[in-house]
Amino acid sequence: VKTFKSSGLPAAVLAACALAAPATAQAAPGQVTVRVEGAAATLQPQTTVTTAAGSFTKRGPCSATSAGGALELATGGDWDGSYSAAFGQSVERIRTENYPLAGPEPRYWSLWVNGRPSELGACSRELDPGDEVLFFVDCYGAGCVSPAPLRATGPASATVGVPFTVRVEALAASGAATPAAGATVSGAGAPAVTGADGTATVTPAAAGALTLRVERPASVRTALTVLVGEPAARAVAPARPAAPAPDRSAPAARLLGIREGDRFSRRRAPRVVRARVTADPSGLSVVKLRLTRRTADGCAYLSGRLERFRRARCGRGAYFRVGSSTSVSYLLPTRLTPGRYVLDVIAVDRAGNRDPLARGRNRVVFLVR
Ligand code: B12
Repeated sequence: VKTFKSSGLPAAVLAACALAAPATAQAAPGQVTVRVEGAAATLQPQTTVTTAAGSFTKRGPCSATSAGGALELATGGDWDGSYSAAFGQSVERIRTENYPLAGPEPRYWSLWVNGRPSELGACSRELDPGDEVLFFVDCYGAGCVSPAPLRATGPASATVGVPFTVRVEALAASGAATPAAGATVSGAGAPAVTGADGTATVTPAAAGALTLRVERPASVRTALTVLVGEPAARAVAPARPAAPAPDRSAPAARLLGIREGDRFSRRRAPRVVRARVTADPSGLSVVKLRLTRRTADGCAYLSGRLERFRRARCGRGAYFRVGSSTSVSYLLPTRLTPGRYVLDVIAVDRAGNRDPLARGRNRVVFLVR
């Protein structure tokens, strides 16, 4: 109970009464926060505003760098109050809640700055950058039990599924903060209730800005925002290894044992086709062979499926698979009869790159007489 026993005045006012109303110099403009807790709901969640130098007129002049100036910015001017020559501008209405100082209801907008009651009216209480302004509904007169503003602290950031501690304190007009037991912390799953030490454990279920509501009977509610991130495994997914540069080079096959322009007797004609293929980063898919023969009678090509030469129009011929390793050895199914032969070996890698024909390397022309 913060009422003054003989007069029924709140301690805030008594504390303020101890001092004469000083004429204060204007503070430096800067960022301050404003929060307005109404009788049943938060009328202005904590809002950061940047004050500017100068003054404006409400019912009377109000310093723009004062608590009244910050309230003006935070609410977009949605407040009002009477003006007295003695004490200046009062705050009687904020948004939808109106508590005239002259009554009849024994309630008023109490003004606290940085966890302490202001000893000056809103438009006289100059702010420094970083100051925290709180307006809440207080009472006066017989039977008034002033609510204690709650202060909640916790980590700036947390992780989904990882419990963290919220510490709740009750603030006194003297500035003293004591652990607030029995305060409900809600917003993340089932509400948690603070123990005797004023702490509660909260486990965030989802990533994002988590705003926790903190309330307790006969206390001024507050809120706490914690930035919740995904668990490390998901949030900081191991940087995927940079995709390797796409493979655009083909493997190269080289025929061995038979050289371009070779002439063989029938007896010495090749029986085996051998080739070596360069290793390929994508891996070899297939090594194919094509052997065509031209004679005075016409043309033919070696059919891999039939394992014999098949007549065909000159210039025609089909490849057939002879392996997929870097070392190829293919036993010709028949002895080579006289003619002019064109032997092609090509390799294709798994990226689809196909070895181009190069005379003397993977294409040789030879004669069998
Ligand atoms: C009683 C009182 C209150 C009561 C008034 C309601 C009631 N029906 O009793 C309540 C508890 C509501 C109150 C609140 C505040 N008060 Co007062 N209050 C007084 C006190 C002790 C007596 C006023 C009085 O009854 N005078 C006799 C009657 C017949 O004259 P009146 O002109 O009609 O009185 C009215 C005004 O004083 C007005 N009033 C009361 N306080 C304030 C404060 C400001 C800034 C303004 C503009 C008007 C105002 O309410 C009275 C009733 O309608 C004076 C101290 C004093 N010696 O004057 C401090 C006093 C006026 N209050 C003061 C303060 C700081 C406040 C608060 C800002 C405290 C706070 N931190 O929240 C709040 C006002 C917030 C707001 N919403 O604007 C200071 C003002 C200092 C200044 N120069 O700016 C004073 C001078 C105390 C002091 N010496 O520090 N107060």
